[in-house]
Amino acid sequence: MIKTIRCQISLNDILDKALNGFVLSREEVIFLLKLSRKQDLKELFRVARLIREKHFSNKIFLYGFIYFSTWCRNDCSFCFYRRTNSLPHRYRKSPEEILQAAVSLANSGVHLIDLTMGEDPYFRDRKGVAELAHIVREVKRLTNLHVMISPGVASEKMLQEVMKAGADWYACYQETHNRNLFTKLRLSQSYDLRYHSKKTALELGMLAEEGIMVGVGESWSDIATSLEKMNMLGAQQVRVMSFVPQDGSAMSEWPTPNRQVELKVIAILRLLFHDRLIPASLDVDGIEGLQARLNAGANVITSLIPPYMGLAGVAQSTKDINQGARTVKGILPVLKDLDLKAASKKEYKNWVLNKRSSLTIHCMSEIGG
Ligand code: SAM
Ligand code: MD0
Ligand code: SF4
Repeated sequence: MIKTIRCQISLNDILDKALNGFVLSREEVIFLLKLSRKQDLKELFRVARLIREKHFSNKIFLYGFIYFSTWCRNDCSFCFYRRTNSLPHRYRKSPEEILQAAVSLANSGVHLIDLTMGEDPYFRDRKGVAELAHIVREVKRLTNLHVMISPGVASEKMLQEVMKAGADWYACYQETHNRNLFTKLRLSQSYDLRYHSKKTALELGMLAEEGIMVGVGESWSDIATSLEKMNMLGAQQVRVMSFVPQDGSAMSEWPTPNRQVELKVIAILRLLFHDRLIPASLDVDGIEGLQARLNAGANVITSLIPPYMGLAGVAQSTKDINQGARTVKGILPVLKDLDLKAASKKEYKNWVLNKRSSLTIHCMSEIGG
């Protein structure tokens, strides 16, 4: 009689494999996603932190966030700023206001300025793109920091212009890599256009950030697919955010998910992508949510916003902003409690330069070969 030996997946084996740099199978990723026992989660997060420590020591990067235009031509079903919502305060900050916010963030000690907008038509024509490039150039000149732009889907021309002006990063989150679900979330938008704009940015020599949302109707298998697609894309920063229901949006009655899923995905991202940047966003649960996200293996704190400048968050449009908790000063005690430290400007600069130069070498060898 032939005995079939069913290979039991064990948590310890998977964690050992990840720690030693082996690629995890889809089955193993789904096994990790389904974990729910307290002891198992503790072990998953411990290993994620070990891997983070191996690559980043106890240093954390800090990103300042400037949502400079809340106007948007799109109607994403999950978003507060969707075109058809009459509730948000719509603003478009002037270049002077943006520079003032950037300088204030720089003085507070952030490592990067993330310039984010709704898909505001004003910044999408030739004149608008030139203005955006001017803003990027001035932010760089005045702060001497790295710049990320998050303008939604970007044309090659826009990417070229902002890169020429000095932008290092392009962020654009697919939210899901299930095309069916994508069409329910990002109504009337092209999955391919969104995905390809990240590829274009990488081909041009920019760094890219990819991301997903959880709690929007995805399955474990969808999340596993997203992780595979992130790997294929080769983005240098990868994120997950829990869905936060928004008044006036199509998904206002949806529940917000238990944060365990987001934390598991952060840890699995770390297991799969040892040396990539993984955000702990203050835009989901504010300062109270920071410790758990860092404990799950994140190494960048994002969505630091200067108070009293009339600047909004995205998933949490006002939470903790004017209380000053989404600031470097606000997060330092959390870092201290966890034996973590803000990285120096030089450490972040070196990381970016290193990644960008390997990108250039990679592009050149592709052109050559
Ligand atoms: N408008 C641009 C775009 O959509 O790419 C730039 C803004 S983008 C950085 C806003 C991101 O915040 C979305 O891609 C999504 O991942 C996240 N987000 C927006 N609304 C959210 C919500 N209700 N809950 C959780 N995350 C949300
Ligand atoms: C954040 N609110 O980091 C910001 C935003 C855009 N690049 C980032 C979603 O959470
Ligand atoms: Fe607009 Fe971005 Fe909100 Fe979608 S997620 S409605 S593109 S601001």
